[in-house]
Amino acid sequence: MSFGEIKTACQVRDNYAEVKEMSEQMVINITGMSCNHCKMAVEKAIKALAGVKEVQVDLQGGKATVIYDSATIDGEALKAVVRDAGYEVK
Ligand SMILES: [Cu+2]
Repeated sequence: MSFGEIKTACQVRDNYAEVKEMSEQMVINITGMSCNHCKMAVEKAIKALAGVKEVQVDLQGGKATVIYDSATIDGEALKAVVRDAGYEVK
């Protein structure tokens, strides 16, 4: 990792810290994920949405934890994209 890359990473982290207070966390219960590919597909679908800051998909637990900016996107849109990817959301 070059010096430039380290600097960029720090700036990203600083920006994240600033906006973190406005972030909301949501846990989406998902059924139908059976393997790592499903996990990646759900992760990718959610991450592609504007306003999503962080996604963690728990394959065994059947859930996704999403940190998002509630001013940019709402929880229903997060669920909708998971459904569009082919999985069931409770
Ligand atoms: Cu799969």
